[in-house]
Amino acid sequence: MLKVIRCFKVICELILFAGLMPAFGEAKAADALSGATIMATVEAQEYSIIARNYVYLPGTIVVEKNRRVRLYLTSIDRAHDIKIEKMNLRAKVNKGEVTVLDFTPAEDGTYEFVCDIYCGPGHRGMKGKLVVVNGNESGKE
Ligand SMILES: [Cu+2]
Repeated sequence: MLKVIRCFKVICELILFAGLMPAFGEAKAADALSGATIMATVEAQEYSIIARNYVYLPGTIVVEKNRRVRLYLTSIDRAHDIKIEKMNLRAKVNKGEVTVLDFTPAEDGTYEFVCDIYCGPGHRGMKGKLVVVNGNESGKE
């Protein structure tokens, strides 16, 4: 008899749990939605960079400090990469693929980026510049 009561209790708990599931699911969805809204509001500074022997196009990118930066990198000839040593950032840039690099610069200044994969005789000259400025310097907020 005790076994039957225990069994009944477990079934009740399962039904109760199942009943709570949709509510839990909705809360999750709402969280995800508000997260998406926040991401959209704090827009990233997005730039596309094309790498090829032996340049990055564009070679200079200007971004604001303390705002999210998103770089879309691709190569049109062979494997390169991008290394922003002072920011401790590095990513592969493969031909025909898009590499997304996300970061938020905390300090203003000029940061050189280079290709760190040997790509031919001009490899050592394959460089670009990331210029980080204060947001109010560029006339915004
Ligand atoms: Cu290279």
